[in-house]
Amino acid sequence: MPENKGLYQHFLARIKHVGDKLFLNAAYTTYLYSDIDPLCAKIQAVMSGAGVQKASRVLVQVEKSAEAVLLYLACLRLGAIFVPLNTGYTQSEVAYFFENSEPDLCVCDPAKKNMFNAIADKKQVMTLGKNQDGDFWDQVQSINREVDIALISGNDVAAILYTSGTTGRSKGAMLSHENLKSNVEVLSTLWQWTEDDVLLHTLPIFHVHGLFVALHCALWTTNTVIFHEKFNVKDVVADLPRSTVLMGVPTHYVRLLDDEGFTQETCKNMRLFLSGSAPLLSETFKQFEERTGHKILERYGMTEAGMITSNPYAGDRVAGTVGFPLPGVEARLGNEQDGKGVLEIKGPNVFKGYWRMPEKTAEEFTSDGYFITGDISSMDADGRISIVGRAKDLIISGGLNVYPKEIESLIDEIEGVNESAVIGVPHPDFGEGVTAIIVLDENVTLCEIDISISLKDKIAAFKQPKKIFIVSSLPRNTMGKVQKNQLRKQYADIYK
Ligand code: MLC
Ligand code: AMP
Repeated sequence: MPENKGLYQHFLARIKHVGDKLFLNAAYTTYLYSDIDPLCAKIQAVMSGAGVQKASRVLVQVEKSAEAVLLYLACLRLGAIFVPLNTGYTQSEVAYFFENSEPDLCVCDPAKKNMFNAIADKKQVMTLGKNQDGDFWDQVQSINREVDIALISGNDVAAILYTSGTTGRSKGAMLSHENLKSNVEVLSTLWQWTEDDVLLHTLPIFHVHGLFVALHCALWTTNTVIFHEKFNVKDVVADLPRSTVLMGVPTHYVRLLDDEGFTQETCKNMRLFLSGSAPLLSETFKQFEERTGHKILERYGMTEAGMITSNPYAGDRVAGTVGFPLPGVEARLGNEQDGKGVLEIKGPNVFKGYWRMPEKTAEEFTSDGYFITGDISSMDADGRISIVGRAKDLIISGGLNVYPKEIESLIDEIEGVNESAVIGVPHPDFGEGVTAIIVLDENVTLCEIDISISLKDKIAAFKQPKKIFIVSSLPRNTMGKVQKNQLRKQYADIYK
């Protein structure tokens, strides 16, 4: 019998000795480590009954809940491919993900049942609410059948996470069980997790950061997780004194610093604050240290590769840098000029390619097999990396990626719009604010609100431009290309 290399099997081997230790402490319920396998076996049985098999896709758009975590673990147990979606995605966005991933089962929030029924065959749609409700959970509670853990190889795909591209539609990054396992194995050691750690979890669970980095580290080291529905400053301040680790995006740290109740005393039990998904300003790093005595540990990653680099746990955590490549990850600068180049990486964490898009996959790799991250970086003599720019036209707002091309295409489709440029400019809360600069056709009198209304049903709210400007022309270079750098300079102060 071949060895089971599934991530679930690895977790199981590590958690079985902790028995009744508290795993998830969530708003509506708690689960013990000993609850995980019996419950996942039931969830697996419900999914099997609904026609899900190994390698089937399970498309999930649910509010954050402990049961959603168990659903994810049950997919790993079954060998089904978990496809989580941002809860903010609109019907037209979800319809694309449905068509592209061809799931055997969709699990959605009860409030979105009609929307999913309009997209999928009703038989394929089940609901899971955040308060142990929905027909999916009803079935889990009533079923008395359990199913064996599927035999999985390290190369099998565990999850598909959609990531937009600078051109075209979103691409599904396929992450294998081995990709995920290699990352958590390294991170739990590097960040010195111990069984006594308590993770305060406030991130969404449809992205690498909240789903893989945070939850996997906790499961790997059998930690208790205080599980918040979302990031809310007051709730975080209330629960920090009984936590030891917090992972956040820079916006979370900016918001904590804005709260007078957030003090050194609040952090007395804390061992580690981690930041990533967007650049942490040196100013935030310094203010945080002054207020709490803690140096935030910044790391860098992306959907296609999980975590890639990290500042050291014991050594110097340097503001404005993302540290060193993780053990096992090779990193180099491509097309280096003046000490800067696009970071290219190779390692067991790098994904298996984009779902059913072999050409797009090939475009993102060098001929010798390095993945081209699109992040312009510099590397000092010791190998410490700083992200200094982006070769890709991307905006990161509050840790969420927004691809200007997608928004520009939708704006350009609006009757009366001649052309548009969408840019990110400094925003005190979100890091970058999505901003649209629009040129109308002659003699057209659309206003900013008309544009916002047209976009409302087409894209998630976090992608909506926070400000819209109607202008008579866009700056272009001699080749006719829109000069976004010039626009970014011109609009640099609009959110200050
Ligand atoms: C919410 N809104 C945003 C936004 N989040 N707008 C811009 N950017 C964002 N990130 C909008 C909503 O649509 C809404 O608009 C209004 O702000 C208030 O919504 P909210 O739900 O109350 O927002 P809030 O809870 O305050 O959320 C903000 C946030 C959240 C920063 C806490 O976005 C968040 O938790 N972000 C983390 C994202 C994350 O996990 N990224 C990891 C990606 S993985 P309106 O118009 O309706 O009022 C990755 C790899 C790696 O990148 O390296 O980790
Ligand atoms: P995503 O595709 O959502 O996973 O976003 C990945 C992108 O987020 C990376 O390519 C970087 O551009 C950015 N990113 C993640 N972590 C950091 C960081 N610590 N500093 C700067 N950018 C980051």
